[in-house]
Amino acid sequence: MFKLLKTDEKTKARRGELTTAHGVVQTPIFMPVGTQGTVKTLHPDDLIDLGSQIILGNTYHLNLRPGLDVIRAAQGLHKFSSWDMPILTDSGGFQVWSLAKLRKITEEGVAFANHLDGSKMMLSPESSMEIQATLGSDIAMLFDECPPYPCDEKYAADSLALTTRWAKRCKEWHVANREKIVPWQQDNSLIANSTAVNRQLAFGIVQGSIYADLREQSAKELIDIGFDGYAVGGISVGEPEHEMIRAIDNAVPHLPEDKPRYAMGLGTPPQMLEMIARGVDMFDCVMPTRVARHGLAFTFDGPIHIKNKEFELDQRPLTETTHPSVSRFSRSYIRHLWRAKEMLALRLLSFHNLHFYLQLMEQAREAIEAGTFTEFKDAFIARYTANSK
Ligand code: PRF
Repeated sequence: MFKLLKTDEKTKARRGELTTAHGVVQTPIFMPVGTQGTVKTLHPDDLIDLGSQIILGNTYHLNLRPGLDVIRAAQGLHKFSSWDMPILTDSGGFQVWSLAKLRKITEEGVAFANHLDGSKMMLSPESSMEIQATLGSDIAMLFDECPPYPCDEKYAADSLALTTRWAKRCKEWHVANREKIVPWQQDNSLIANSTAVNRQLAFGIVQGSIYADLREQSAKELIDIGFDGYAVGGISVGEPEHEMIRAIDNAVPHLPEDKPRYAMGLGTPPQMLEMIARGVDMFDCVMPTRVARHGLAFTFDGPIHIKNKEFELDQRPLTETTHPSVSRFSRSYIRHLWRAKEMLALRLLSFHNLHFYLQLMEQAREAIEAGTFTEFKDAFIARYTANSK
């Protein structure tokens, strides 16, 4: 299911291959976020054009709207959204914390008022896994509690104990149901590829806030339960960057070498390279598409605001190596589209930013293969941060 192709000699960076029911994913990888079953502003053909190998979907949002009856009628999220490559679904745990109101957490799960119409709902380890199975994602995440930052050690320890108990329930539900609940995966002709995995994979999520001993305990408890891959959660929730990196350092060394590792919900290009150097294989983040909709474009010299006057007459493309669909337009033209509030501006910036992120991962993979990852990382970060204050 996960094949380690090469490990870097100077860092812990890894080059790997993750096989899912809808195809193989080359790692390290960035996963564009399609919360509502669409990566905002982009057509699925755009995503393929960009080289996206796997995208994210969301249990919390898709369960609320359109709801499982609609997904069932379409025989799963792949067919519903016309995306026949891998999909990872987040469990809803994090979104309940960030979006829902009037949350009440019990042993059973989380009761909340949803953010759309305020009606009362419940998510539990079992219901989250059932929703993810109905969506038919290739990778399901366990249902966790993501503690806030800052958070005292007692809260973090109690929260972690609950996440571990929930992890056991997620695994039990998954093992009991994974072969029977997604019939459209089992007889899917896409699985004709003999190397494909004929079931949904399930990933654990290491929690434990900023506490090293809790991160270690969490990793060990999840490994005892046994998952197909392991994520680090509870980071990029408002803590300073050094705490985020430390959380990775406190978790990753306790995770098995032969399973994929996923840092959830981050980050900037330099942060992702630092985490690859620490042995992380997978990333997702709304940042490239969200900041695009605020006029920001990633460049090798750091992000730029396309609305700025300095780009008024700038005939250069956003970057030297952006995708041909974007490089045919000048910064001057995209600035004009932005100021005129034209939709093409949002589309071009989203397309460009995802290209930047996916290209960064491709370059990281090539550098790991060539044995030059440290040089690549240091040169990228030096140029990217040279102009920052
Ligand atoms: N848990 C889950 N999803 C997440 C997170 C988490 O801790 C984060 C935190 N960065 C992002 N997405 N289930």
